[in-house]
Amino acid sequence: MPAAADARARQVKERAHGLGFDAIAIADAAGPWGAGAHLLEFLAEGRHGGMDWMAREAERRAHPTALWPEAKSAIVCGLSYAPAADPLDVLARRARGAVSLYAARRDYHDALKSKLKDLATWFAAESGGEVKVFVDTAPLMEKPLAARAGLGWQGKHTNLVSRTHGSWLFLGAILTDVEVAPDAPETDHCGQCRACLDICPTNAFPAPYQLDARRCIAYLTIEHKGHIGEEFRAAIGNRVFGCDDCLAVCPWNKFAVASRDARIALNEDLRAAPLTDLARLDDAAFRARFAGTPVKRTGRDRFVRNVAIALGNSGDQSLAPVAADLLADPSPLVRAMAVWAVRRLLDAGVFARLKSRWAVDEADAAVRREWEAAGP
Ligand code: B12
Repeated sequence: MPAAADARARQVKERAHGLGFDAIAIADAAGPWGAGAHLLEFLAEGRHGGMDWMAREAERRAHPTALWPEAKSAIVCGLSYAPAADPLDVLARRARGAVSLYAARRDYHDALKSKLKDLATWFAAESGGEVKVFVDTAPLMEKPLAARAGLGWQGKHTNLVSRTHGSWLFLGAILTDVEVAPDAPETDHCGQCRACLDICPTNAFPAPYQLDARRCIAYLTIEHKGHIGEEFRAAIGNRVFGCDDCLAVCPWNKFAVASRDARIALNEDLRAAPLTDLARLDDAAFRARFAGTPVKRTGRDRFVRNVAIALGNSGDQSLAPVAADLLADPSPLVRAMAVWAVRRLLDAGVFARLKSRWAVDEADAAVRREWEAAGP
């Protein structure tokens, strides 16, 4: 490796730490890897569910050089979002909607991207090379790239695990056409542990190191646009946006400390708001509440669909009127889950009265099926 590439690696790491990144490492972006073939297997099995964009861009996604043929090195950075308390405590507060840790804060893309842009601008000026910045949304496989850089390894839950930051790193990358001395990839330290596989409420791991997104609560509550299958509803509990279970039980988290970047500080109000408040959000109130956070991604209807499921799982009869109000919701997605929720919360007699009032006028076939399936 030329001395200039070594010097660049040293300098870019110093600069990245100065900018407040919690982790940084360099990968060779051009060499062959197995991740692309695994992506194709994942897609061939249909494990991406309704995330059609993954299949549409499969070829470009399969390798960094398919996205940018000139790419030589990847500068991969991480920001920690390690929680101060047990992130699973929120699951016991069943009258509240649990928003997953990554989302109960200002959108990490903004903070990560602005730091990466600073780093990339500096690097381009220093090296005279071209740079491209990526956080999450581009067709670049960030986890295998981070693993190749040695930031950590892909754990059995498929996310990157770091010896110093556990499972709590947000990832971003800069590709460059300049050679930067790569770090050695990290080896797998999962050992015999299967905590992440065993805790998954919906059995979303067909095998260690593989995820079937169609069963993952993060996919179901965030990406899935339609009705949520009956088999998953009870398991969703009070999770209204994303899921942290597989990450939260990772033993490597004990070393993790949250980033000092105030822009991504956890917002407790977003993390576990009362279901009664969340169920009453109309479109404008939803947008106002979740502006600038990842939660806005679902839009109001999908989010309140999830809230209706959480109401049904609350075990709290006093919430039945809140669920019953959603029977008149303009969105069939919400009405369908409201039927399921009231059936779970009310005894058969009261449910039958609600059904006779609402089911007859129901125009949507899927909602009518929910009424039928819920009983007399
Ligand atoms: C699509 C996506 C999702 C999907 C699918 C997740 C998945 N595991 O693929 C859904 C919506 C479910 C999701 C959920 C979450 N996500 Co997400 N997601 C992505 C995204 C955009 C692409 C991931 C991807 O390429 N998947 C395709 C599969 C094939 O890739 P892979 O998981 O790396 O698969 C590897 C292995 O599992 C194995 N493999 C996979 N399938 C198969 C099949 C066979 C047969 C074999 C042999 C091997 C094999 O080989 C692959 C290559 O090494 C990335 C951002 C990015 N651009 O990379 C963020 C990203 C992975 N997500 C992230 C986060 C934080 C989450 C959540 C924690 C959010 C939450 N709290 O709800 C959950 C975690 C769920 C989980 N256990 O994965 C972070 C992860 C950070 C980290 N430390 O790893 C990323 C990197 C975003 C970021 N920039 O920080 N996500």
